[in-house]
Amino acid sequence: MLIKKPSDIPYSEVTPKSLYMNRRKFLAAAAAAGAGLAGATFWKMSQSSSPVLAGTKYDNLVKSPFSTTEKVTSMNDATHYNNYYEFGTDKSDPAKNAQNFKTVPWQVSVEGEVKKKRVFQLEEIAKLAPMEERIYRHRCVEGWSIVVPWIGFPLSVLIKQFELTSKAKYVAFETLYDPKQMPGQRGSLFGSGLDWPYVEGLRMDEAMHPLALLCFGMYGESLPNQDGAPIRIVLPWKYGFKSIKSIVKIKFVESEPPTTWNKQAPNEYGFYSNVNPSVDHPRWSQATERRLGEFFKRKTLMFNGYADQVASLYNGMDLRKYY
Ligand SMILES: Nc1nc2c(c(=O)[nH]1)N[C@H]1C(S)=C(S)[C@@H](COP(=O)(O)O)O[C@H]1N2
Ligand SMILES: [Mo]
Repeated sequence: MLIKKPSDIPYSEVTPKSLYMNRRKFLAAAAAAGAGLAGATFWKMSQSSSPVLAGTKYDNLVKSPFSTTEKVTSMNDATHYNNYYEFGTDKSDPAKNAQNFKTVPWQVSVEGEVKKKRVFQLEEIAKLAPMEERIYRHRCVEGWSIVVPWIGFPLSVLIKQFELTSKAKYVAFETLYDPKQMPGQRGSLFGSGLDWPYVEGLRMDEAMHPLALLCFGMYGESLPNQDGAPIRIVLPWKYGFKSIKSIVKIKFVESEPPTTWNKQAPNEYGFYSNVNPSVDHPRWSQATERRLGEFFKRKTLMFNGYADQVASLYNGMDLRKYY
């Protein structure tokens, strides 16, 4: 069985202490973003460029007020040290083994507690709203972190397209299952022991939160294969494994859906997986993190520094129990 463990990271520099958006600024930005996106439908598409092959450049990106002003991690560090177990368990495996992964054409099926179930071409989804650049902190449960300029628009934009039934309380996501292309999904030598396909989920209010990003690119380009091309989500207040890559299915469901790491090790990984420096992983502390490219470890912040924005989602919940 595969067991995650914290890893040490090469480092070279120190960046100044970060600035964080205050609550009032956040609320103003959320209102502005909502107003700007009203009226987007599948039939009235925006002119934003659609994602195709890895490396395709985006222009006219909308700058997001949700971006951190912290120093951005170098693209090389962020894209050559990460997890994508479908392509191997070593942090350098995804960049090597995902190179020939085929992401065109790509379909996403929308199912479950929704009036009109449908399969969408990726391009239809990508045109729902103007592409924004969002610079987010991103922290892996193993203790390393990065700052990434992602490209996408709120996940809520997509969800609002659907007429959901009253039973739609959670949304479940699924990654492609294709052992021919994804060596990590083969039971053999490459196998990681994970149950495939990779699955994740969110409570509906989490999925609708303005910070939850439906992501098509990073660093001004469409997503590199190792980062989840051609479509993934990014949830900056949660540990990295919630940000599921290469999504082919979105299903609205009534009860909490199974999630890959919770199935693998339920005592170590819960459904919520919010970044929380005061709740240790059973096998290591979560109090500090190593930012790729930095020398000193830094303190991990509650909800990864997004507490002002997201803490209210969890009011009244015991975060030790709902880890
Ligand atoms: N399908 C899939 N999604 C995944 C993973 C994976 O193995 N498979 N790994 C997760 C983990 S543990 C992390 S930390 C991030 C790392 O990649 P990123 O830097 O591109 O977000 O992807 C997440 N999404
Ligand atoms: Mo991770």
